[in-house]
Amino acid sequence: MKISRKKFIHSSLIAGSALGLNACVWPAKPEKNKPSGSIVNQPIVLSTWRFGIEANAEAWKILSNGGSALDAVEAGVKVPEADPKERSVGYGGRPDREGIVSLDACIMDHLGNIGSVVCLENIKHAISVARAVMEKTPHVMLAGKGAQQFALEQGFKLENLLVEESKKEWEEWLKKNEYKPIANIENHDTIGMLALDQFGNLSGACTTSGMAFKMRGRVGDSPIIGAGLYIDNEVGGATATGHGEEVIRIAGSSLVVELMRQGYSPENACKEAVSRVVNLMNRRNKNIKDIQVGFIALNKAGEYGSYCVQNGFNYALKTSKEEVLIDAPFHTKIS
Ligand code: SD4
Repeated sequence: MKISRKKFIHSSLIAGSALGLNACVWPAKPEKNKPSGSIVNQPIVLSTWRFGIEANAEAWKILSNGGSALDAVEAGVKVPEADPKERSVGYGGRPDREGIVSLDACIMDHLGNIGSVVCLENIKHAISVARAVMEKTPHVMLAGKGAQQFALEQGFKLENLLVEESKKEWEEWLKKNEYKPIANIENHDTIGMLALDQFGNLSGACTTSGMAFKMRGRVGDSPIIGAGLYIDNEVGGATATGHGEEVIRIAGSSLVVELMRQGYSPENACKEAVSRVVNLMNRRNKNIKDIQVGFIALNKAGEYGSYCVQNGFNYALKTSKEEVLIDAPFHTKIS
């Protein structure tokens, strides 16, 4: 049986991940003018962190039934949004320093349609509100009270998003009142999801409650098109997780897509974006040990990759053959 290069690479990556190796082994040097590869009529979905496994499974129900990448990413990220045990997305998310859960989300489709909400309160499915902004308004971003008012007009229901556990953590945090985000999954992990459907179309979604105990009104990268998420259907898509301030500083996801346009493999594009994060940290005399930023990327040919600042970030991948969690390669090992 003839195995296509792409299938071979994917199988190797997955085998590598099963062996505990960093899964992505794209060439170290950027491949400028690399052929874009064949359009694979095989759906694929990838998303950030461990909870991406369940989210991908939901997205897969749509992708495997011939549905669109847009429907898939929305349905997928709604899974952690609805789960009170996931403490950094949607219902159950950790609050800001005033004790209020506020959500950021955005969505982008293959035509360049975009929608986003920032500082949305008391509405669980921020991603669906972002999609409604995209489809039902002349705008691309709604914030705070206006976003909530729009959501209510669209039939979304007000809910208390602060679960008892998050409330207790916040009360504990208030005792010291010290703002120090922890680098990996302890107090923030956004879900960013990228999907390619059977029509060869890409879409992405990104949703979060942001940094735990953030200042009221703080907005991270996740709802900002070009920072937390970017899709160009001619090239590929990228999404980010981690310290939003650092992702915004380099217009991260847009940068990853532009690098792929220049011929970088998905992993090398993520790697270059990470090195820009690190460079800017160095220039400002900041310690990269204090931050985490991770990117995942998917190109039009169905090739994927990831890179992060420090060890600890992983992402979930689902295809017709595989369902795996992959450790992202990293810039610096921090124990
Ligand atoms: C933010 N990027 O609000 C989000 C948080 C996150 O892993 O992704 N944490 O800055």
